[in-house]
Amino acid sequence: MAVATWEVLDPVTAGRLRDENREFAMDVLQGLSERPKRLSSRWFYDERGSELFADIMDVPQYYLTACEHEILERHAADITQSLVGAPFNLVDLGAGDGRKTMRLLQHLTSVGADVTYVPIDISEQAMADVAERVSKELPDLPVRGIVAEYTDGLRWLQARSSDKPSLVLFLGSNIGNFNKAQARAFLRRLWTALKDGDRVLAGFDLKKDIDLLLSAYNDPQGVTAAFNLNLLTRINAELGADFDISKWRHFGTYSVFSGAMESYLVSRADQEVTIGAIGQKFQFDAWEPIHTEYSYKYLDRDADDLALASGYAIEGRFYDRRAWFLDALWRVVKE
Ligand code: AVJ
Repeated sequence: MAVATWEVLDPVTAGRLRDENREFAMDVLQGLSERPKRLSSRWFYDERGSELFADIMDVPQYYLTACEHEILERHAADITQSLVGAPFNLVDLGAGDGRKTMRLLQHLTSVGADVTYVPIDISEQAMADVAERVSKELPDLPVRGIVAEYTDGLRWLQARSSDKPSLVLFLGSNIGNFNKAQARAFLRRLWTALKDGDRVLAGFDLKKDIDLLLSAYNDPQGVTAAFNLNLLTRINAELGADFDISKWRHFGTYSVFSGAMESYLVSRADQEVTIGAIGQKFQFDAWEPIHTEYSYKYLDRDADDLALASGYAIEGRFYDRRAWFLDALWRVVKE
C-alpha cells in the first residue's frame, strides 16, 4: 500500500499564519471603508465555511457540482488520453474533499496509468482529509501533497520532477471568483510555473437561463445564506467583532451586464458594529449592502479567449449532457 505523504512548504509557518490574521484584519478594514462596502470571498473558507461549502455542493439547486461530476465521469478517458502513455503528475489546485478528482483517479488506476496524485492546498487540514479519502479508496495510488499557495507549490513541484509532465486541475468554477483581468493574470502565473506541454483542465460555469442561476445561489434550504453569513461570524470570532447575525440577510442576484452572480450581505437596520482587532466602529444604514462575491459565468468563447490570451492552446472542451458547465483542456505552449 502506497502511503500518502505531504510536505508543508517553508513559508507556511506559524508566522505566516499570524500574518494571515493581520491580512484578514487589513482587508476587512479596507473593504468596510469603501462604498459600496465589500468583503472578499477568499475569507469564506474557515473550517465552518468549508463545511458549509461542502453542503452547498450537495444542494440540488447548486447544479455546478453534479454537472462537473458528470463531465469527469463521461469524459475521463478523453481528458487524460494525451498523458496516460508515460508517468505524469495529476496536480489538483483546491482539491476540496477530493470527491471530484476521484472520478478521474478511478479511471486512471483502472487503465493502469503511472500517475502520481499531487493535491496542492494552503490548508493542512484539507490536505489530511483528501489524503485520507484518496488512500482509502485507492490504496495503491502514490499521493504527494503540497501544503502551499498554488504557484509556490507548482514551482516546487517543477524543481523536483522536471521531466514528468503535469495535468493541472482547476475545477469547480473557482476561476469564476476572478474578474476577467484577474483570471488572465492568474492563468499567466500558472503558465509561468508550468512547462511546455503541461496540460490544464479548468472548470467554467456557463451562461444559462437566469432563473437557474438565481436558484443555485438562493437555495430554499438556506445553505448559501448560511455560507455567506458565516463570514460575519468569522469576523466576530477572529477579529473580535460584534456583528448581530440576525440583523443581516443574504442576497444573491445576477448582473446581465457583468455576467456574474453577485452575493451581498444586506443590513436589515441602522446599526453600529465594533471590530476589536481593528479598534474601530463601523456604521451601517438600513438596507445598506456589503458585497461579498462575484461568480462569473462564461460563454465558450470567453473561455477560449482567456486560454489564448494567457499562453495556452485549446485541446478539448468537455460538457455535461445539458451543456451547463465546461471543463476546458488546455496545453501550455512555450516554444
Ligand atoms: C467555489 C467559488 C465556485 O462561486 O459558485 C457557492 C462559491 N458561492 N455558492 C461559486 C459559492 C455561493 C462557488 N465557488
